[in-house]
Amino acid sequence: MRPRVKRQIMTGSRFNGSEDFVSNSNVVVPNDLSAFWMPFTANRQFKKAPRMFVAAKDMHYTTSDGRQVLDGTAGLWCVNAGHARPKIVEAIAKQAAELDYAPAFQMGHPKAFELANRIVDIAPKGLDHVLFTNSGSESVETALKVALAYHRVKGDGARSRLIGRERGYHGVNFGGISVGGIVTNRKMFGTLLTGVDHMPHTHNLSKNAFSKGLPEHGVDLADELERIVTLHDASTIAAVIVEPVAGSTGVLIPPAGYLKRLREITKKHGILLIFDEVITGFGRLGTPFGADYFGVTPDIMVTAKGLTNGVIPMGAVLVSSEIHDAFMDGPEHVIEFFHGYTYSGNPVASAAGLATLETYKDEDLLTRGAALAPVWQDALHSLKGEPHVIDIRNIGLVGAIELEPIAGSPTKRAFSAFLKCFEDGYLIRTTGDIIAMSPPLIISESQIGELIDGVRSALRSIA
Ligand code: PXG
Repeated sequence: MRPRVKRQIMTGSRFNGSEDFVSNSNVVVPNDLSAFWMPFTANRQFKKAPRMFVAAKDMHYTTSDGRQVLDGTAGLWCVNAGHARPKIVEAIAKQAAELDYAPAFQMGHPKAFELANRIVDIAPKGLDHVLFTNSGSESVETALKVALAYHRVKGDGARSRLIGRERGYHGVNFGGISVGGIVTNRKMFGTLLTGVDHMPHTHNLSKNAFSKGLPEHGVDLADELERIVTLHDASTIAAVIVEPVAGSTGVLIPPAGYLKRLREITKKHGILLIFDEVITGFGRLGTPFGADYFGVTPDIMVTAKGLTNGVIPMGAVLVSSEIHDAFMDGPEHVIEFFHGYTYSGNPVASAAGLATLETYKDEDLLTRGAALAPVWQDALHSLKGEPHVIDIRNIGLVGAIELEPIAGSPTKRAFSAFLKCFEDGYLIRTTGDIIAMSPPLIISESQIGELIDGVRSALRSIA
């Protein structure tokens, strides 16, 4: 047996003792952190000085040493209704006791159908059918496969190319990293999908720094799609996938008019437009979906995260009737689309999704961000002139603060800000040298002020 590596646990206020599990204010914390290879985490750094949450309620987390941390990121952009909301908690418990699992293939259960209907009710008009998944990454793969198969069932199988965008994030599976545009997420993993091309990203600090809302310059970047179409010919292109607002790579907000132009170009050439709304979905921009914010309806919409408030993993891919109906052909006993997951529409996830959508409705959370956006914008932009700040950008309840990197040590400055904020009781996210924030949509105006002041104080104290 492999000898278990015992981590020297932290002494002092955080953790005490040296057993396998240590207790602090009735909270049990594991002592050996080596087995869990953590995702997208600096594992060695984390395990030397762990940051553990042990509870959460509404806008706050509780750390293992009993501190309250204001959630400036809705977990990872998913806890849109805030933490431990009673309706959701109750629905999950009840569903697990009543019907814990039902086979997803060739069998059904009512709540999956009900949830699909409720999603369609709030979705942009024309997106009338839902495929369920368990994550944003799976939703992306599902969307890309639907797009390819759609052209094929229509007898247009030569349309096999997929077009993404630089600095796009579409999850971590092979399709998603292929159309995605983040070099660190791609370079280790071989040749990826073939037949993929990328549009340029839209981030332009020299022209658009400190934009409030949509940047003014850069609509013409959408015309790069025309260049790509000219290069490959439209008849070889299946779909274009973009995030309405690129979240993971540091909140890159599309220039005014850009998404409308992408829609025009894709439509003109018979190319499907896929919006990856894993972050922009469910109220993040102050509208139910990014498509509503921009007045642009895609052919396929990818969602996850806020669908279940982050509580139970679930994603949903919405498609137009035109796409769905193209598959409903041939003998009726034959499976129409060879794709799906053991947990597609899982009963407990469906119950969580229904309770989440009810909570959004009860509290008007899918549009609350619009009312708060001006307060959020003013608070964020009050950080202009603070140390290291080279850009601030915002849309809905999303904000980013870009910092001047430390020469020779990119990412270090923003990470120091993250650590300092955590120490002071604020949870933010960083990507590169960009601080990104996306609080739960229940945040109060005074909590916005508190969060921004927390960031201000961190910026003033770091090198
Ligand atoms: N598409 C988009 C646009 C996303 O933002 C995914 C797909 C993948 O979802 P899953 O559920 O497979 O992780 C995402 C995920 C961050 C951060 O802090 C962003 C994501 C995940 C974790 C952290 O920027 N986005």
